[in-house]
Amino acid sequence: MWKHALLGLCLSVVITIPATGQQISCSSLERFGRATFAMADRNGNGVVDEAEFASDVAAGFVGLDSNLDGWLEPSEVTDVERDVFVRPDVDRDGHLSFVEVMCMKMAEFRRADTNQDGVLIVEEILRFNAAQSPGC
Ligand SMILES: [Ca+2]
Ligand SMILES: [Ca+2]
Ligand SMILES: [Ca+2]
Repeated sequence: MWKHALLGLCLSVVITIPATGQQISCSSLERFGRATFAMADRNGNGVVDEAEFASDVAAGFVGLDSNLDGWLEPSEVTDVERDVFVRPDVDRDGHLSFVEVMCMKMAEFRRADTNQDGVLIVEEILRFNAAQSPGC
């Protein structure tokens, strides 16, 4: 669970589309956002900077890459809907490389950083996650 949760902060789309295909509730989404934020904030200073975010993405990637070949295949992310999986697959080869995931997640970091101060506070994460999840 927490392997996926780690990537949850980064792969925010993952947490809105769990295995059941049902959207999780808004309150669960918020709890999840706070929990993943706390884990990503390694030095506990109340903000997640780019380095902390990148290491969270890297940890999440490694957690999902079960054969440790540096690529994510559909079989390794079974609880992710196909369209979610395809989205960051920029070269459409059906596999996600570490670079593809990292590029996408750093782009999300910048989108989530609404005040553009280079760090994310929990409210920015919650707002970003809610924006990905219709109805929240
Ligand atoms: Ca921090
Ligand atoms: Ca792999
Ligand atoms: Ca910010």
